[in-house]
Amino acid sequence: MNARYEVSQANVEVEVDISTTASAPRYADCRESHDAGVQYDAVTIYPPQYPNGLAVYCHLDWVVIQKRMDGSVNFTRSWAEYRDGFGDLKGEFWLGNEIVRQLTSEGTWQLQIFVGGGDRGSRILLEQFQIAGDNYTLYADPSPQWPTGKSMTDVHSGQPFSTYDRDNDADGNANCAAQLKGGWWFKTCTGGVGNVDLVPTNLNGEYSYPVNYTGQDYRGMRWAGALDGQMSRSSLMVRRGSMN
Ligand SMILES: [Ca+2]
Repeated sequence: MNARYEVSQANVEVEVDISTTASAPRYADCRESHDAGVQYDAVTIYPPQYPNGLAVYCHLDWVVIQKRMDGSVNFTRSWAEYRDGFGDLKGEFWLGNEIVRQLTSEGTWQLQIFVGGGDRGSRILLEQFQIAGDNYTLYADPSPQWPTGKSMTDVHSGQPFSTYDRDNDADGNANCAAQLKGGWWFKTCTGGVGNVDLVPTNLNGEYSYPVNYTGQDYRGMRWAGALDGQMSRSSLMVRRGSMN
């Protein structure tokens, strides 16, 4: 009698789970989940390109495509890993170049970048953001609302993505991703001595690698011109829309 009772209890639990799942909301994007009260969480969204759902992390109404905060995930990865994504959506991760290409293939998108270290931080907004083509070329324009340095526009807009095993950078004599670590839209591998504005931006560089601008050793998380100290946090986020 006891065993039969437990089975019927289990059945009741299963039925409850099914009804809960059936009534779960389907969000098209992070804007819809945010409108429903989700602020910072992993969410399954259903954009037109992913009718079976896409697991993302929503920061308010933004889809986070890169996050670093504690060095727990290795960002020195292959082309295939950057293409498909890696890491932990609730921790550090790269969402995946192919996903971002698919998402930004329709409509107009903004890119928000946060970079920080210690108690300092900067936010940058870029308009007309898109990843396009087989080499995941970055396109972005500066925003009139939130001023940006030249890091992501003059230096990187129009650049294809590079990893240590696929050199698409503009330096014919060096492999910037192999030299600087991480995967990024590298153009050049080196900057001018003592000029932080010319240090190659690379938010996927080696975590906690010591700052050494004078020696032209640019491994590590770098943001050209924005922060001259050690960087320990970054995130890249996208959403549909434009302020222009
Ligand atoms: Ca090269």
